[in-house]
Amino acid sequence: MDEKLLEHLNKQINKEMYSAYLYFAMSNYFININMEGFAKVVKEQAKEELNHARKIYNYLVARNEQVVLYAIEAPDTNWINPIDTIKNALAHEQFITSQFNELFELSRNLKDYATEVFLQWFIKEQVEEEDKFRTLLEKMENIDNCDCEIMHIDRNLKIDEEYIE
Ligand code: OFO
Repeated sequence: MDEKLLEHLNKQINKEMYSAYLYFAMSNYFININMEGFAKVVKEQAKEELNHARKIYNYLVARNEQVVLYAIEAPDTNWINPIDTIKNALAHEQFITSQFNELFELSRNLKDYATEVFLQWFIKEQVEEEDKFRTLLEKMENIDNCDCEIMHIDRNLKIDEEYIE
């Protein structure tokens, strides 16, 4: 594999691990303000991020390439309210989408077709992840940050079986 592409894929493992850290931190934020529904959603997201890191790791091993594990940065946790937190989640996913798009373009330019096909899963996944946080954010913004309504959304998320503990 091309060295630059390998380096970027290794860095993407780190970004997925950072994403898991970010969502665990968000889960902890929501637990601390007694919003267990939101906490469950972002904790489930953290689990997905660990799986994304694992997928890239497995791919590099299958290609007989060297995995490099970089240090994971601590997330900035100064969220001011639930809306701010979910906005941050959406912005983060938009950033991750841009990273996968760059990786895809690089593998295409390098004619690394196996990596191009491998990355298609992530590109589709990012559409779902952005949609999940955008939909949640729109629901929250529609009620104008009223605490009681946000609590209502939280209760619904808590019983939503889509998100498993
Ligand atoms: Fe959020 O999808 Fe991985 O990073």
